[in-house]
Amino acid sequence: MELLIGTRNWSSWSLRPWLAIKRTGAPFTETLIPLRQENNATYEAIRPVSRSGLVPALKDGDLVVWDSLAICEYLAEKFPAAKLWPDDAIARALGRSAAAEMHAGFQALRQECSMSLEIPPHQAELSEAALKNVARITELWNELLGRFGGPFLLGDWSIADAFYAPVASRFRTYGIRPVGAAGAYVDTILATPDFREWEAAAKAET
Ligand SMILES: N[C@@H](CCC(=O)N[C@@H](CS)C(=O)NCC(=O)O)C(=O)O
Repeated sequence: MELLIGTRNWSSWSLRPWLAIKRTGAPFTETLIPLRQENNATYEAIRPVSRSGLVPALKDGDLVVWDSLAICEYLAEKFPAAKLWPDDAIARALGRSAAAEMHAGFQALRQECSMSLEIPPHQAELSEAALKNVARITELWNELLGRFGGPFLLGDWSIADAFYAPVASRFRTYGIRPVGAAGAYVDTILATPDFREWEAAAKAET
């Protein structure tokens, strides 16, 4: 398998399936396409692999799967032993709801607090809309952590955590400390060996 990713410092959508594929333990190669190139060069570089013109994309033989959520679901089906989703149908449904809410929403937070691993932590001024996103994410995390007992959203690590890992990173960068168990959850996510490996590779980027 080959995972096409964008600049690690910025590509929150690439980080998510990268975390999932790492959890499978399966061998894969990474191809990095630098984001924010001039003259549409990023789009042109991605298009031969993924017609969407966006990263991430996963090549598995002749198959190309694109979009972070679709890639994670493909990996969950291909590697059932990795338990990227829990066996319990209710936990799985709640995890999928949480991942889908992230995938489709939180526009203000995404716009104002882009994932930028290279920026040192600082206190950011957020709009009312972004603060509303933070409040909703905090509520959701605290609900799931309370229900499943942590340390991850559904108890054990799952795709839901892959979807919120870039949010944890944004919270650290922009000085957002969610109340309750959600605060410790940020630390848990950022301390996982796989996240730290991505972060170290991002730091090494020019
Ligand atoms: N819905 C897509 C969003 C993918 C996306 O927006 N990717 C960004 C990078 S994080 C991209 O490829 N941007 C192209 C560019 O910057 O030219 C997904 O979940 O994979």
